Amino acid sequence: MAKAMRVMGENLNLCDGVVIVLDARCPAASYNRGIADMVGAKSVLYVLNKADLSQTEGYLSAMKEGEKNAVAVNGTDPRAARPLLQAMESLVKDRLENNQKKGTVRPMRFLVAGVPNTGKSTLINLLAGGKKATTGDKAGVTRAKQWVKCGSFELLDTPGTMPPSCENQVLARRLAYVGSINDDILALDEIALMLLEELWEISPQALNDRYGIEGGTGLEMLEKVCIRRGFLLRGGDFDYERGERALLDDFRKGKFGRIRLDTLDDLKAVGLI
Ligand SMILES: Nc1nc2c(ncn2[C@@H]2O[C@H](COP(=O)(O)OP(=O)(O)OP(=O)(O)O)[C@@H](O)[C@H]2O)c(=O)[nH]1
Ligand SMILES: [Mg+2]
Repeated sequence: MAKAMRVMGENLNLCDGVVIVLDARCPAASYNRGIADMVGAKSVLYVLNKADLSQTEGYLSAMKEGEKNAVAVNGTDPRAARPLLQAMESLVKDRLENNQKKGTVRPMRFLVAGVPNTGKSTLINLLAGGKKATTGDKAGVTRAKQWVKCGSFELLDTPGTMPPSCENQVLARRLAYVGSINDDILALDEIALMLLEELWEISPQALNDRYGIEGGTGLEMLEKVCIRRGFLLRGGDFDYERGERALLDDFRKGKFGRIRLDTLDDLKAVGLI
């Protein structure tokens, strides 16, 4: 992680703009202030990716009000390429014009950064029009930096970097829900129970529809998941672990509809708005 930050620092000077990719379900939780600090005065475009799994209007309008360049996209949809390219072009418009005046012709370079699994490589492939960067549904797929040519742009794909400290436990847990923290190092049971409790607050109907959940403690809700899915052990005990994995899997695939985990206060607390 420290190495990933160092590589970014070293390459920042080569870049005309920075694209910070956030998870549209939890932009605050997936915002690494360490990157923002490092970026300094460079122009930044915030991309709320995975917008198909969230409701981004409130986030976007608050960010734009705060004079942040922000765009929401579904990186897996080819139609996202155009708005994304337009936002990137307008980010480096002045530089492009200056270069043109001076008669220098060179591609605009962008550093693409963000916490693991937010879709950085997916967005780069979208713009490059082909599979140039490796992608995957878990944290830590991109291992080393890689320059990718995308039309008149050059994009630097970087490995995901975690916020330097996860002092905010609520936000840290949300990163786990969305798969930005490697599942191998997670306390799966705690994460699943907390996710059930949060989802019950945000969208009880979705939990009711999918698992017949009608409230209760996190554990009671998890037992409903196990019953609905038939995850029972010999002797009638619940197979909690399978229930936990199924729940996380369902959530990550958007089976509960569009979920906004972060509140605008969360965005304010991390300085995004
Ligand atoms: N539903 C949905 N899934 C997406 C979107 N963008 C990317 N994904 C999926 O999210 C997963 C992670 O995408 P990657 O592009 O590998 O993410 P990354 O930020 O490069 O991840 P690291 O290299 O691990 O830091 C993949 O399974 C993608 O298919 C999106 O807009 N919507
Ligand atoms: Mg990647």
